[in-house]
Amino acid sequence: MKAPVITKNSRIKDLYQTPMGKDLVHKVLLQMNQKRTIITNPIVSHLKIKTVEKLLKKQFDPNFFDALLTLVNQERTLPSKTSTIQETWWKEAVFYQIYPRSFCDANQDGIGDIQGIISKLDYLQAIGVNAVWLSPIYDSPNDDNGYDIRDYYQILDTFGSMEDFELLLNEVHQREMKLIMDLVVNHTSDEHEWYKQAVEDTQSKYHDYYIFRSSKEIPNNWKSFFGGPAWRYESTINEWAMHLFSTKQMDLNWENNEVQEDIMSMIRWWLDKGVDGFRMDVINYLSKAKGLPDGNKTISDMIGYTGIEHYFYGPKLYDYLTKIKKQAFMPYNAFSVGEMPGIGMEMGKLLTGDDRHALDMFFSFDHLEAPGHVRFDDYVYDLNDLKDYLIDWTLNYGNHCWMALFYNNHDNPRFISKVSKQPEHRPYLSTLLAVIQLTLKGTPFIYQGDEIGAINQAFPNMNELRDVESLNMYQSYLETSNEQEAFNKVLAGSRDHTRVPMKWDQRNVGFSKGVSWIKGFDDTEGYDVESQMKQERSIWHSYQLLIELRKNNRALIYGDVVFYKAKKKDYFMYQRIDQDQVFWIECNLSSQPLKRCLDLQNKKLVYSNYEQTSNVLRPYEATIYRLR
Ligand code: ISL
Ligand code: CA
Repeated sequence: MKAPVITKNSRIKDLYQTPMGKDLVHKVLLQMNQKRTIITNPIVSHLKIKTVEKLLKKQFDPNFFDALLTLVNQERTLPSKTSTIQETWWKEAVFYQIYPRSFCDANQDGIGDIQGIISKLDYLQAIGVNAVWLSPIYDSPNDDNGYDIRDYYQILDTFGSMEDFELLLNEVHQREMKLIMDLVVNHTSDEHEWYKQAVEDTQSKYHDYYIFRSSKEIPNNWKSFFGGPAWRYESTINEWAMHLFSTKQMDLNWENNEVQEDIMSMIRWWLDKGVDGFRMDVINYLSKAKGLPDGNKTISDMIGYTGIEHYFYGPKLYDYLTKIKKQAFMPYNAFSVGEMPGIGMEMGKLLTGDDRHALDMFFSFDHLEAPGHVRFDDYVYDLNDLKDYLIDWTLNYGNHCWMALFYNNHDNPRFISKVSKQPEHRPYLSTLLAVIQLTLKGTPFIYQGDEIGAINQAFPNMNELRDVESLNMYQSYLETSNEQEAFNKVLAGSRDHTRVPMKWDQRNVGFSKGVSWIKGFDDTEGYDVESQMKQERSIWHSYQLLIELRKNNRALIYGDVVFYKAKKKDYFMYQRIDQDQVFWIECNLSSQPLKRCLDLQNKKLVYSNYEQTSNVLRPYEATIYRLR
């Protein structure tokens, strides 16, 4: 089924019926912190696009609506409606993301490594996770901590050798766990052999592996995510080269068949080794619009990134993804989860639906910030926004798609720190989030440190930060603010909060006895693995128990989800139900006591994050009851 072509004579409601239109409208409303009803009310939804264009002439860039229509009409396929859930291992798995630099350092040089990871596999097994995602461990000059790959076929020497990796994979499989690698193929390092040849000789076939332009002026107004323009000038050949990320992360030209072939063989090479799948870095950015047109000013003001409409869902993206799936993943039955910033639910259905043969799952990020906020804002996150997001996705994503459930990764500050910085809330908040993550429908991705309630770090100054994004942001904030203000701004959103060493013990020697490459600044007693494993009702033990519960009860994986009293503020209650089992999850999303609505009669308490049960829900209380 296809949606009709949208023209300026179409009405807002027609636009809203297309997958891209709906996602974009939702995105903009989210950004503006507006309710969806302002668009679905009959008056607005009947307006013709050209009328809206006239009304907004003053505020909007003249080409805004043309840009919008191009984007919307590019994908008119309508997502299929719900079917039955196809059961498979990755829907049942509990993933754990490892940031190798900061997980465990076996040779004591201050940097985490593969032997370190191997030494912690029993630990992972003890929590109960059964799939591991490794952030990049390939050879890299580490401008962006491994997301700038120099050689796809080598292991970074600081992390170990290929033998170490093979041992790791073997040890993972011995424990009946799965291992997925990070696949970074939107760009390579500028130190990759391909890029070196590309700038050395413009006649070389590798020149066309990247996106070069030989104009006098900068080719377009696109911005890099890490600050400055998305182009760097190569003076030896008088050409511009595109980089959407750092100046050392050069975008590959996916239009070139040989690039595709080379990447495909690389993927197969890793699958031949036995890896179980991939987390695909910014995989929705692969296809760039023909002619690389300038980014629209209004979109740039709204979204914050200039040019993004020309590559976040490029014209060939779906082709590339299905090709990778067919030629590389399918023969190995490999699993894929795409990281796709900017992709909303409807487009997500088109990219991950069972019937679409592109990706298995994807990471959506809309729940990580409250409506109206961006990562670098310092604000308090209201968990009612998380609840709204989860309800919306759970009810509307469909059985042919499957959600990834996560709060943290290596690209964001710690989620619980956004909600409350009060020390007394920490254990309850952590376990409340764990309950939600492990009892809703979707695959949980735990990020290292979640299981001990890790929080943001009190970095004292810029010298302690390492991330290229933080360092660049600091420089650009300095243009308009003083040092303290710039530092505070960086600190609110810095990715380094989640990149500090894993806190294995109170004395911080469990990660490394050497000087660690980045220092952690949270020494609150009791928030390390050693103490929590000893302590009976710790966050760690809650994770363990909840994972076990999920594993042993199919209703918590494949069962239906029924929400109750969804409109009741601060209150989150739902049922997981199948033919055999019924679970009730009842939570308080606030720091104030709240009345219970669940009738506890005939129900057996399975889990509570408070010691004694009570008739009121205490701050951030989360309980699971079972009927039958
Ligand atoms: O941090 C961001 C920029 O503001 C995010 O948009 C992030 O860069 C984006 O989610 C893409 O992330 C992935 O690709 C990047 C890498 O730096 C991140 O670590 C990775 O997860 C480039 O490879
Ligand atoms: Ca090391």
